[in-house]
Amino acid sequence: MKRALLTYGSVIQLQARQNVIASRSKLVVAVQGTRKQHVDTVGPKVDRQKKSPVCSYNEWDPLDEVIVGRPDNACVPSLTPEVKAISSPQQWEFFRKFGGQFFPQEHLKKAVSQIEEMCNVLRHEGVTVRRPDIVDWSKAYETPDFKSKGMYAAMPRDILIVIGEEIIEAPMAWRSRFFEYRAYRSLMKEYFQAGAKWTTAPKPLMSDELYDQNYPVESVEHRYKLSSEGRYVTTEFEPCFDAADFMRCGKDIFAQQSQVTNLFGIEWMARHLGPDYKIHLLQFKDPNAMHIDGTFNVVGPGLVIVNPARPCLQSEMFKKAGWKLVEAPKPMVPDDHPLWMTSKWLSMNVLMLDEQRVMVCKHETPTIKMFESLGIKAIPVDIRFANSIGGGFHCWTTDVRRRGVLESYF
Ligand code: DAV
Repeated sequence: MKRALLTYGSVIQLQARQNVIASRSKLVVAVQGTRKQHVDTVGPKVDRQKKSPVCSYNEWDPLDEVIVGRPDNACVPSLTPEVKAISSPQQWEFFRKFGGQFFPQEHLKKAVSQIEEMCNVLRHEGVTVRRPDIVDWSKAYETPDFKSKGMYAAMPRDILIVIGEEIIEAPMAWRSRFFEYRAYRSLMKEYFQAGAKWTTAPKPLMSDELYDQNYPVESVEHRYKLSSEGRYVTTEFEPCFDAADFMRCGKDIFAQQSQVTNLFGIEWMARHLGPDYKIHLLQFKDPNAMHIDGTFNVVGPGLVIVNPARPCLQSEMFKKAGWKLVEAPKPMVPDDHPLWMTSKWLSMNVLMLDEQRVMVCKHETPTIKMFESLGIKAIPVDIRFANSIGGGFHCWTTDVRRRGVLESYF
């Protein structure tokens, strides 16, 4: 893997290859030794002429279908190096005490009912809502390289990304999330059988080599310094990424290296997507970088909500392109509200239903006002208890189908 390919602000784009096989081409298989024959399918019968049920190119085209995560059976991850790297030392006591157990039950119950309500609002707005399977995340598992328990299927954004008619399962970087894909397999099979392209990125070993065991986590200043040098807890041992470190804007996709996404993983994505897409590598001043959607949230063509506490080091290139960068207002979450794996900046982690409608936290009045000043109607919903386990509206969802086509906005 050549690091030189990936410099900040650089575009990763591949040359067209001649041997790319069109996704809808017929399969050629050898039959009875010498004879070659065209067959329409080798698996379940699929009507390849039908429109794929999976299709989305950006974060704001009119939303038709969405997967909403489940808080059910969510478990607290153990305090491993990768968990330490995104949390503050004050939070470690919680992980030490509850690691491997369910999140506090009363809290989860409230999260379940808030997410049910969010689903109802989405349906009311005309969106089809799909849910992952219910899984017991407290089951222990062991691979040849490590032992762990699971975490949850609450944040589909972290694991699934739709690019065009393809849905990609991210490899993930946390051991507690290794088997998270299992909750989505019923949906994936259904989408595939209805014509979607379905890909699983290479599964990492997640052996000790993937994690810098000595990653300094105590001092925030030290983390700032390391992240500015491109050093995170995940090493370049093998590709890893969470899907939420990518932000889709048609032919341009913005990505950040983070505590869960390494350059090897971004390179995999760039090479996988091929010459139709450009991946722009962005860098932010953020000591706990994990998922780009609480830092740099593109909410329309040329319109980005940016986090004033995590400046983008490449913001000039957006200004030059005529994009509008709007600073997110200060979040309103009270200090005593638990946020176990995230920051208050979930306030800007919104979901666009189309260019004119945004799902936003009911209590975030300054954020609602900001959207209204941009001519965007706020659909206020309260998921504060659901926020506690690590995500806002964007994290809690993966848009499966939006009505739009592949365009260039940058
Ligand atoms: O604080 O940036 C981002 C979303 C985490 N899944 C933050 C939260």
